[in-house]
Amino acid sequence: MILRAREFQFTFPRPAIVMGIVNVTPDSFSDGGHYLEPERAIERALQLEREGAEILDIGGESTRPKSAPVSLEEELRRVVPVLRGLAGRVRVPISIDTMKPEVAKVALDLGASILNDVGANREDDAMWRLAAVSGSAYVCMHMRGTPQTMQAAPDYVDVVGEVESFFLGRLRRLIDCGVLADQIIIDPGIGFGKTLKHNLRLLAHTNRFAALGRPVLIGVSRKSFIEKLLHEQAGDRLAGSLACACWTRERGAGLFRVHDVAETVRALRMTEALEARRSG
Ligand code: HH2
Repeated sequence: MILRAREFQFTFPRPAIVMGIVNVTPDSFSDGGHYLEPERAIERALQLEREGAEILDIGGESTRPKSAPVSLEEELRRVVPVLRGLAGRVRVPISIDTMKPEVAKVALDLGASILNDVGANREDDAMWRLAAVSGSAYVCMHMRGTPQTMQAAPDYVDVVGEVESFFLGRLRRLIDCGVLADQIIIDPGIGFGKTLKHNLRLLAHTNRFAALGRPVLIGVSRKSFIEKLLHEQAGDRLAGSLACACWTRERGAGLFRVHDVAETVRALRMTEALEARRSG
């Protein structure tokens, strides 16, 4: 299986790819306010690359439950200086975490290679056409509703089946828009319109998503469902995050969006060494 992201290409099976998070926001649930100044965000991105991130994910809008939407102007004001500052300074692909096609377009012009779209449940196809025209990779993430409404009363009859059907439908629509299968990454959207039970079920059935034939991205890093289970505060959720990463790695996930890059890389390499010894 191949993943194409403009001039970058990853061939699977391969060691899991760690995507380092840089939130250029005042209100992200874990690192909000830490990297609002462009210099600090750039330094953070360079540090995550040194720690082993193979993708850097830059975002200018928090999507935590009930977060306030950010205007186009404000989101651009946050991410553009960081994208400019990183251009030519990193060897790894840059991903833009945005729901706005206008932001995605500017980011592509500044060298981004991946569109990380938590709003893939919308009907409008502008974002998909951008992926088609640019040849960028496209992260198709499942969300119920919007960040403002998603945690109101999440309800599914069969959460794994419903997320799987969402991916099948979106894969068809993406291909209809001219996106190649090789450009697509799927992500069950942990915490996006899901209860603790839903999140655990989705993670437990990672193999079902991996069976769809596209790389699976998992974003559990420091999320609140870990606290619900383990009663830890944000920033203290590393052990729970690593357990989820290793367990889902074992069941076919190929990319991990994380805050704690160095620790996650080490935990994944250990998991992969064990997996490799299973058969010889
Ligand atoms: N989670 C968050 C943001 N973007 N993208 C993908 N593909 N998958 C995810 O699970 C995902 C995501 C939320 O986490 P974070 O960026 O740390 O927080 P916030 O939205 O508050 O900025």
